[in-house]
Amino acid sequence: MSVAVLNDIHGNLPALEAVLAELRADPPDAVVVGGDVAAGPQPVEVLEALRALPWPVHWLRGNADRAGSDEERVTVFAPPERLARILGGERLVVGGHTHRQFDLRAGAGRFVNAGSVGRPYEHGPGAYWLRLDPEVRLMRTEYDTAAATATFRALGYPARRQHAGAGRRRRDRAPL
Ligand SMILES: [Mn+2]
Repeated sequence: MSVAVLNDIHGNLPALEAVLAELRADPPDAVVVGGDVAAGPQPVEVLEALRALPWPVHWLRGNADRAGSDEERVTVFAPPERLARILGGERLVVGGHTHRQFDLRAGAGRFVNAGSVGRPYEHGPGAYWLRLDPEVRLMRTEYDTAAATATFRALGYPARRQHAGAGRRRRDRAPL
């Protein structure tokens, strides 16, 4: 069983297309779309691309898919006892939301964040996602982020709001 986890696409079609090209070359059995799909410059195109996928797609709703946020925030600074509570005895939990890829362990449990396909807060450009094969593989797919930013500007989308994996640095905040 191979599962691709695509989180926080944020309407970034070029980033999504780059990841889908990788998936077509090495098809998964299923795709999990972990929320925050459309809030960004190309929401309709991103939704159409995901709905056309030939693999089973499992959808989760993210905080940006509705007004307000009631999501628990888990960062690399989460203390082990809090992580253990979140894991609730599960061996592996895959998260998203913070737009940062990471891999944390708490006892026998493990919490990995798939990162963000379309709006990563990472040091390097690209689309961040993960595969479960069933081993966890943290993935980064490079694409032409300058061309993507030009596309978003042409669409009238404020470039400041769309990072296109352009290496925006943002320190994780302490857990709330
Ligand atoms: Mn998001």
